[in-house]
Amino acid sequence: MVTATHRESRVLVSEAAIQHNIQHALDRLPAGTDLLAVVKADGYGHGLLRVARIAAASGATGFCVAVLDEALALRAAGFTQPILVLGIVDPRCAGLAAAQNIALPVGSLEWLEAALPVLEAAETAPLRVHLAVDSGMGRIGFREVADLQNAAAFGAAHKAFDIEGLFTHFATADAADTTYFQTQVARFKAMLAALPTRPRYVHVANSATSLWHAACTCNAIRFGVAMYGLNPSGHDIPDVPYALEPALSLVSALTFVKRLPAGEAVSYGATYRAQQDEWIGTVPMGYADGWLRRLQGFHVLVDGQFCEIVGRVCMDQFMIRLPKAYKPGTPVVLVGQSGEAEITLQDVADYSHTIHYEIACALSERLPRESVDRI
Ligand code: PMH
Repeated sequence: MVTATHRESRVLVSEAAIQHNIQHALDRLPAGTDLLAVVKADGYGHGLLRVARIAAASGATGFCVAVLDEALALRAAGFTQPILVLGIVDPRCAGLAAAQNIALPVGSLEWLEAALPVLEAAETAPLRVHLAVDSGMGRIGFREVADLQNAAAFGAAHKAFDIEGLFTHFATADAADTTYFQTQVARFKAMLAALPTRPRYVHVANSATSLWHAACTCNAIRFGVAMYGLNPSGHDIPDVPYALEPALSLVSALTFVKRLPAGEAVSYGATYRAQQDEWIGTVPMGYADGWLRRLQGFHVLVDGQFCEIVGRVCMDQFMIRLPKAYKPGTPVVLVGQSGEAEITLQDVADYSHTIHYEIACALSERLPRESVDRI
């Protein structure tokens, strides 16, 4: 998709906010614990390379991504820190990963067996491998001790592999009820104890775990959503050990303003009709930018005032009801502050019946990302 720089709609990223969130997370970690910045999905919509740079400058010692291509993009940009891919990669790509010093997760002996000839043919340095334990997330990883032990033995027996990590992922670290979390912890501990040697990296913590289960940091945390200043639990656990500073704002500007006579309709389906003569402004952002169609009826900020989104959100534009005539070019805040008023990603998510992660990741490549306070 083409990034539209000749349009006012933009994602603004506060580098200082990301730095603040990382600094506070680091302050709570025991010395020697690594903070791996989770920068997958274009840095949760904030920009992969931008966030990686800020994170590294703020004390992150490595990165986690979802797919091999994101890791390759980091390497191509010159990042030399450890990188772990979190999702299973085709074993045919093992040589490529090893050549670029990218660590991959492994959840089965079969994967190691399939990757072995690829690595031997590639003649690279050993592939760094993190054994994934499925302690209850039900997504990827070893569920049985014997399977984990067999894979670990296979990995240790072949020079093509460097088993440098063991990890798991929690399904409910962001929930007030910790019962299931504790079940997962117990299962992971049993798996760790079954290994003959403890790998260099043992990691279980996402943001929620780092915030509310600090005892479970092992020796690295995978710090994602809280780095971007968002509470992983949404509303469920409002108490956080340090103030999370949201890094993202979403801004635009009116492109068109008109007086709409009472009874006239707005947008597809003519679902909205002016109750009286109204000032209607057009905002150049739509569902192709990730501003969801179901945000009809929600609001944005103009001049510190909440303005309702009227009529259906189109692919590239939507309309709002203005309290008075504003000129084209007037700033519009979709996420962030305007005067005393604020709209958060959480507000957008609540209205859309989803989570802030999804709203942030949905912001499309068409929106330019800009830093507001480069560190
Ligand atoms: N580790 C793994 C394996 C993950 O999948 C994620 C996030 C993180 C760490 C970071 O989590 P945080 O952002 O809550 O800190 N993964 C996802 C996901 O798959 N869907 O939403 C978040």
